[in-house]
Order: sequence, then structure tokens, then C-alpha cells
Amino acid sequence: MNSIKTTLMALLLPTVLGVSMGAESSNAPKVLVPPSTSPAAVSTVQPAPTPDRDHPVSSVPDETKAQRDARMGWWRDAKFGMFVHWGVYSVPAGYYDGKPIGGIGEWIMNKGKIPMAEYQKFAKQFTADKFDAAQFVATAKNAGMKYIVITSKHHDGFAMFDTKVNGWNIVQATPFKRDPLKELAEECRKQGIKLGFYYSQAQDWNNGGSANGGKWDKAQEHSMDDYIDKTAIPQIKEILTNYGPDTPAVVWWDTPTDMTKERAARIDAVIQRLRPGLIQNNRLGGGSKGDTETPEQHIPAQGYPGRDWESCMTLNDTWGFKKDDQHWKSTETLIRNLCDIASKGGNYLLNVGPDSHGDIPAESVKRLAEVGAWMKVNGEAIYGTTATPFGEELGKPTEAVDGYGKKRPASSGKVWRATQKPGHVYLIIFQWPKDGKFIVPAFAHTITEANLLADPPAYGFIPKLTVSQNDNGVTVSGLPEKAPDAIASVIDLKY
Ligand code: JFZ
Repeated sequence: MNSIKTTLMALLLPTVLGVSMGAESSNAPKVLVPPSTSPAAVSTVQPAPTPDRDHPVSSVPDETKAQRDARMGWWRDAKFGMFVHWGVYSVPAGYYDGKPIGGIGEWIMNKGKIPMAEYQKFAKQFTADKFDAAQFVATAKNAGMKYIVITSKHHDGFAMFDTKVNGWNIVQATPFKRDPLKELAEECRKQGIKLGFYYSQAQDWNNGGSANGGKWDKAQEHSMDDYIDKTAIPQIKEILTNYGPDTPAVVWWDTPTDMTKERAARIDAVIQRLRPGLIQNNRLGGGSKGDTETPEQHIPAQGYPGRDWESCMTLNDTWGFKKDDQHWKSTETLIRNLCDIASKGGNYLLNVGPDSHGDIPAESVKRLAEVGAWMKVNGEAIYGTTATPFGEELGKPTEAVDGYGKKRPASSGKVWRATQKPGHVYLIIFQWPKDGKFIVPAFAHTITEANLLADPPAYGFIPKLTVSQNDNGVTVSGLPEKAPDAIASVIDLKY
């Protein structure tokens, strides 16, 4: 993968040739027009805006590259967001009838085959008495996260907002009686980060939507179309209009079980009417591709060249709170995941599962703060960057298992990563060299300067780095013996 070359080609070729070049451009006509060598042959008629051929798949058909870039701009720059799975499932917290229920916490109703009437009783214990939107948003901000995506409704159909569509919601069915989405929207605005809503549009185990693996309670039997038209769409209208023109900044669909093309089109029509161009992920269903790929519990070996993408991952092994799950990822894993993802051009959506009081588990808060401390020093190598100009550092794809035990291709290279923005290449080094030198593949521009991003006082002096480069590679010399950061140290190469 040579991103510079790819980007240049992607930028130049479609405008020069006026042709479709993406293998993915399914709807675009594949007409090959030979390049015109004579300017006289170029028509003086203003052509229609060039469709975004190099990012042909989008929730907005036929938008231009400029429109697409403007629409995705903040999201691409953000790189790091907080996923929040919070709902009634945090009350049973992995247990039903005194027995542990296997699997992810927010699936307890399904995995435990809990009847609707039984499950709905949990809402009375959903106190959320510790929930503090200001502190919540501050936890995300302090981690260096630029956006939050919270479950406005998960598969259990419980609305975490003030819905007028039914009574199965946090305002009417719990002692909390408030709308946390409203409080979060206000705080996010105040603290300058974006808020997006997850909405389970297809599966809904309490309002007659679909159910993966089949329904288990007679009371769940219902017409899917009736559910889409009378529950999902009216609630989607509420979440699109009740939280200010900037919120949600993203809508995150999920598990499109039984989503037909028609059902998806009805939902998308509402989005395009009320919030045209809202960023949508690729899980609406019915064949829609959305704006973003959503690899889950794994990091793809090469990213998704030509597509916007976001890896969503848990901090332990569950999305929704489970009191027994203490299988926390190390801060080293989290920071290196973030670097790995950024180096492949993606975003990292890292999950927290607050408990029924509204507290984010302390083990999560601690790790997020540690990632945030790293970001305060090294964030320049992450925010606003694009994928590596090299690619060799990713190694040959190897087989690994994802967070669900499924086999996935992953990167074998574990020594370093790179990101770039105009004028800078950032080398993010996981295994610090012992000989004071770091060598990377050849780079197309002349490097003028090399600096460590870490605080010079860590050494008591400012290390003077030198760079030499030729067709075989770039060598950075003069590196201090000790890594500036034990987890990931950044060299900023200026060109
Ligand atoms: C879905 C949800 O069912 C889950 O509760 C959580 O919200 C997560 C973020 O998304 O889970 C999935 C979706 C897709 C796969 C696995 C779990 N998959 O493709 O393997």
C-alpha cells in the first residue's frame, strides 16, 4: 500500500480522465474515455460536478468528492470516539434468576430467553443516580476522544430518551425520570465534542421488531412493517429533531435482521428529509452501504482503502455492563490499537458500559485517562492524519481471532506504525531501537527535520536527531537510548 501514490492517483485520474476508477463503483457507469492530449479537444461546457468516484459508496448518492469531504471532515479528523452501551441490561449485569448468562451483557434478554414482562421489571431498578453528564463528557474528553456514540435504543427496545411513542423508556419506566441524551447533548456542545446516536432499527425485542435467533415470548409476535412504521420511524424522527441541529452528529445502525430494501429506504428517506447528509454507518441493511465500514472487535489488516471506516471495540469482553467481566485490555493494547487504526486511515470507537447507577467502571476510567495522557503528548500524530505513506510496517497479513473468536486477517508487523498530514510523517515506534537509529522505507519528499514529540524534559536535554535518506530508505539517527514512551514513541518527520 502506498497511500501517497494512491491518493495522488485518486485525486488526479478521475478529473483528468473523467472516468470511474474504483472497483467498488457499482452504480457508476464504467465508461472508459481515453485521456485527451490536446486541450482543444476539451469541451468548454461546464461539466456536472464530478461524482466522488474514488469514494463511490456513500449514504448520499452522487455527491461530489468535495461534498463528501466536507460532510466527513470532522469525523475523519476526530480518529477517536467513545461508544456507550447503556440501558436496562446494566441492572441484571449478566445474571438472571441467580444464574450467569453467557455472552455480551446487552444481549441478556435474548440469551436468557427472558419474557418481556420479566425483563421490563428491571427498569424499576435502573436508578442512574450517579449519572452526571458533565463528568461523563469530561471522561471522554480527557481520554482525547472527539465524539461519543450512545445507545439511544438497543435491541431490548428500551428508549434511553424521552420518547412519546411508547412507555418503554427511561423517563416513564425508571426512577431516574430524566432524559440523559438531552443532558449529554448540552454537555457535548459545552465541552466541544460531537454526540452521535446508536439506534437498533431492526431488532427490537419489546416492541415487535426482529430478533436474532428467533423470538421466545408470544408477546413479541408482531408485524415487522408495523414496528418499522409505528415505532422505529417515529422514534428516529424524535432523535433527529429533539436534540438540536448538531445532534446527532452520526447515526449508528445495527444488526439489520429482516431489513428489506423497502424498509431501509423508508428509514433513509426520513434521514434525508430531516437531516440531509447525516453520517450513517453501513448497518442500516437492505443493501445500503452507508458512509462508514464498521469492523467490530478487530482491526483489519490493511484498513479499507477508499472507504471511511471505524473499528468498534470493547474495553473488556462486553458492550453492556456485566459485573463479572474484569477482562480489561491493557493501556498498551489500547494505545497501540489507536495507532494501528490511525495508520490505516480509520477511527477507533472504544466502548464503555456504565452500570445501572450511571457510573463508568473505574477500570475503564483509569485506562481512558492513561490513553488521554499519551494523546496529550502525541495526539498530533493521530488527529487529522491519514494512512501511512509506507505500508511495509504492517507486515504480511496473518490470521488472528477477533473479540468474538472469529478468524480474521490482521497485521503481523508489531514494531512501528506511521501516519501523515501535509508536511509531516509521524513514525510511531512500539519497539524502540537499541542502536540509536531507526530506518524506514524510502519517502518521496525531502525530509528537513526530525523531532521527538515527547517532552524534552524526560531526558533533561533535547535530543538532536539527524536524517539521511536515499532511494532505499530514510534513516533517523541520534535517538536517545531510552524510549520517550514505553508504549509508543513518536518521531515527527517534517518535509
Ligand atoms: C452488534 C450488537 O448486537 C451488539 O450488542 C453491540 O451493540 C455491537 C456493537 O453490535 O453486535 C454484533 C454485530 C455484528 C457482529 C457481531 C456482533 N458480527 O458481524 O460478527
